Amino acid sequence: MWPPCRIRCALKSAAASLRSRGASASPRRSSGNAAAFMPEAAGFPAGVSGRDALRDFSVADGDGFWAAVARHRLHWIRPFRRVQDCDLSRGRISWFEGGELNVSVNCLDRHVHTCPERVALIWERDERGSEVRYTYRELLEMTCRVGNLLRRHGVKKGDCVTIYMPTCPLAVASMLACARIGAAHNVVFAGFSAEALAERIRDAESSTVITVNQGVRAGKVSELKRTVDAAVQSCPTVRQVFVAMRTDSPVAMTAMDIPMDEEMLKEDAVCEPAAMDSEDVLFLLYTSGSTGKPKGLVHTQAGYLLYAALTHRYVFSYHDGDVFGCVADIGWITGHSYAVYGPLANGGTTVLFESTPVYPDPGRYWDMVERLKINQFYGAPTAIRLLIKYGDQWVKKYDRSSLKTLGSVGEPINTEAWEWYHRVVGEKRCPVVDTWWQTETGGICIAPKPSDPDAEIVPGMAMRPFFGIKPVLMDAEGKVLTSNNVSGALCMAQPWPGMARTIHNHHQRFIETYCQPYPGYFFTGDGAYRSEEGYYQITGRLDDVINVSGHRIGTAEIEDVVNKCPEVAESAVIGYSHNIKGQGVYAFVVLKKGVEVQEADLSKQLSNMVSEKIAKYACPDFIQFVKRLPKTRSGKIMRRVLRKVVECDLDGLGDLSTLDDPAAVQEIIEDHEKLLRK
Ligand code: 6R9
Repeated sequence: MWPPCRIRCALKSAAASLRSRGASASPRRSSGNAAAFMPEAAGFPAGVSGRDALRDFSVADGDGFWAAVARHRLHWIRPFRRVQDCDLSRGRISWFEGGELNVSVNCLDRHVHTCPERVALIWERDERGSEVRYTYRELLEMTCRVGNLLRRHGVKKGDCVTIYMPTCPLAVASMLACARIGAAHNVVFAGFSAEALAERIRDAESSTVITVNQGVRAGKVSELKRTVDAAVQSCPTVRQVFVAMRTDSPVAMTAMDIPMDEEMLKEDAVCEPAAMDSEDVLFLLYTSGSTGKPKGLVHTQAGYLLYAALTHRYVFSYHDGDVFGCVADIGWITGHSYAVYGPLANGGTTVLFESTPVYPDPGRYWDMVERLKINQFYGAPTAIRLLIKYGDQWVKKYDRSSLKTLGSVGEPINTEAWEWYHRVVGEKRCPVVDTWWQTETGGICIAPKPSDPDAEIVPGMAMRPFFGIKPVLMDAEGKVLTSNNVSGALCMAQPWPGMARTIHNHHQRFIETYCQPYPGYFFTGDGAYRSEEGYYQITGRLDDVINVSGHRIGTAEIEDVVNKCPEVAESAVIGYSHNIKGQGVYAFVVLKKGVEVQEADLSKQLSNMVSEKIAKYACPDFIQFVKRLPKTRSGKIMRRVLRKVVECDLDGLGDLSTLDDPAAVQEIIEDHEKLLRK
């Protein structure tokens, strides 16, 4: 893995390409203690003091707020002319028009300029105790070499490079190298199968793929290069595959393959950054929706980076010199925004975690916290729930006095997990921030912080909207619920810079999914409750997306795979409550007439199919073979009924008057009980 040996060449003047800042901030006006908390608030009107006043101002005068923050936080090659030009009802979202910048310069060069030897990345490799540190100077150099390599191999501004790699510094350098030369990246989680990878490469129309020979996770080797070989068979657009070495095992190379580590050595360590428009594409990231086809959400340059940086700074109270430990994989949005872009834009030190919470033992996270002196730890409820089962001794064994803030993301955090995180991990010293957001939102939208130091934090609640975020709840008729102590569909009433701009090649789907359900608002797909005090609590998805260990998967995606099995007539997949994973996958399967099979064998076969075509995490936990599915007279599967059966809530089956054949439900209930007894 790069660099094979540390090349300590003096950095040429990449940093010198830094030009003066964009437009200057408006004249200083008094703003009480707000400016001490947030330097850009110095330009806000008098009276905007304290977090609540700042939040109110950021919503009331969004343009004034974001203009000041954008000028202060980002390095512009050319200042923007207009803060925003958005029309949510038409799905038009545009921020900082006329501005030009380079994201990699913002994440690297400007810090190399001021503190070249500061550690940018700490790579917590799968092998415990073998962490590797990269300074800003080293990361810039690595990025420049990859940038030059990609350029020499014909990657141009506007191209999209697919990155299929484990969480490692070269993956980060590859993302930043794309940003440097103006290409978009499409990181695909390395747990996805060849077919899922191929679908994403094809949809993104990538001609270049970057991968490693093998991945290593929890001591197990995965053949990532072989998966790429299989994927590119069905990707006519792919011209070249860069292969870096994560392990020492050589892999068979094809005519398309380029040995990455070797070729990088030949490249110059300085790479001219491209001047990008604010609204040029920075990356695509695929996520599941209610249909079988994953959506390639598009994020652009300035707005995304600004939002990732600002939320990282203020939700976690990140200060210069802190070590930020986000344990998410770079294949998900959390890895993008809080392992890479947010911390690097802020000149922070960020941990890249390659392993799992229980490898080699359940003390892994806390051992890492002690060894790396992590100040902010950001993880998922599913891991917390898993660790609770192993007992407090695994936590207490290690010194966690460096910790200042604990974060949670990906799914609702149950009170038990929240309390344990707060009491055992954080010794009641550290605020726990339950952060609600999505691939679509780019960064955290609702979280207990920032808030005044003595403001309350309610367990298991995301609570407060971030600066510039205006959540609303909608009732079933599409009317805004104005009172408190209500539940409804969570929408955003105003655009914000971090939001996704479109779905790659499917703007119409973007509009239909997010903008049309509640015209004039951005619909998140989640339901939420607003408490008497006005705090938000997320109740879960309102669509057919389930959340397995914090990873989204559409029930339709799994059904599509199951239905491909020649023995299967039809299927219905639902999520059910699972005590570790949050939600588990339950599949009801109807076989074709006359098919004679051993159910256990077919179950295994179906699980293998899901694993091969999507990923292991999407495999059904239960498969129940049924004679027929409960349907309405118009032929729609009544998933609501199936959900109740699986939850054993037979009193809650609800209105069955539209059911075509009530006997179908009775059979399913009986078979479900048998399955549970097995
Ligand atoms: C960041 C991320 C988004 C979906 C989202 C919601 C669920 C995320 C949550 C949460 C309750 C939280 N979700 N954070 N639910 N409380 N703090 O996870 O992005 O993979 O796109 O998933 O995850 O349902 O809509 P993504």
